[in-house]
Amino acid sequence: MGRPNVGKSSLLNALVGSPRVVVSAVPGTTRDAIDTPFCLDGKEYVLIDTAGIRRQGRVERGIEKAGVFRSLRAVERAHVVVAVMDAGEGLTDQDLRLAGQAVAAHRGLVVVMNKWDLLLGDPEGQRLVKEQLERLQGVAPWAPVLQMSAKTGKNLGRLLTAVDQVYEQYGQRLATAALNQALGEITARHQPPVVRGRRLKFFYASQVGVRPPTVVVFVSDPQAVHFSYRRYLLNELRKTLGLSLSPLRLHLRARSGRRPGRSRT
Ligand SMILES: Nc1nc2c(ncn2[C@@H]2O[C@H](COP(=O)(O)OP(=O)(O)OP(=O)(O)O)[C@@H](O)[C@H]2O)c(=O)[nH]1
Ligand SMILES: [Mg+2]
Repeated sequence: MGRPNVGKSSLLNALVGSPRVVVSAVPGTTRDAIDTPFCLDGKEYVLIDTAGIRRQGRVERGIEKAGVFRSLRAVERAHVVVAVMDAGEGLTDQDLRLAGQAVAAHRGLVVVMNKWDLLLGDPEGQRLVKEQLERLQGVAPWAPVLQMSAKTGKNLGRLLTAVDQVYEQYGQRLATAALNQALGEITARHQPPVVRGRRLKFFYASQVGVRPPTVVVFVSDPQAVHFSYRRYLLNELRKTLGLSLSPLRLHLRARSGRRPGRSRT
């Protein structure tokens, strides 16, 4: 997915090695999401080329709007979204917004800064774009970022490798013991703040889904878990459990502690 004219169709053609989809210098060339089955090293993929998505206020009704709708549907159908950007233009707010949509849809994400060839011999331009890319840390710190050129083939071979790695973690099943050990260590290392005179208690965690890995944590008072503590917990769990390249979904559920008067068991 990406803005119009960033080179999504060019990348697909370069990957497949033949001109399957239409490429042109005119933005808005691709009008529909097109599925292309593709096999590499015995692994099967379906690559979905999508229509470029402009800033919301600029999208015209009719064909363009329908294309945008199908692009967003394609994001929901995908396991891994490749967010394509244009190094000649740098990272834009719309690029960040689109990456955010893949995150909101709980998809795996690989970021491609395409047209890197335009920055050859321009170290200042390269430095600037790399600096801009740091803004992605706030949106999807787990997404690998590749500098690429559909035109010269630079790093093209690394794209599906990155997709494979993301996909593997995206479908990861976590061992319950390791999950709970991680939860114990993380909440001990940095304790949640005391709320209304009571310290939050984290009881146990259990994985309830994959793609992405989804974990329920039972806690004494889910409402009292501050946003920043939740983010701390998420980031640390990802790091500890080998999910450096995948989002993790976290649900906090209430579980009351022992009732007063009951003996300790
Ligand atoms: N210099 C350079 N140009 C590129 C690269 N990749 C694509 N282009 C050019 O960028 C223009 C747009 O390419 P497309 O592949 O049609 O872009 P798209 O993202 O599919 O565009 P829409 O379908 O309109 O959303 C074409 O003129 C391509 O030749 C690249 O890596 N380097
Ligand atoms: Mg296209």
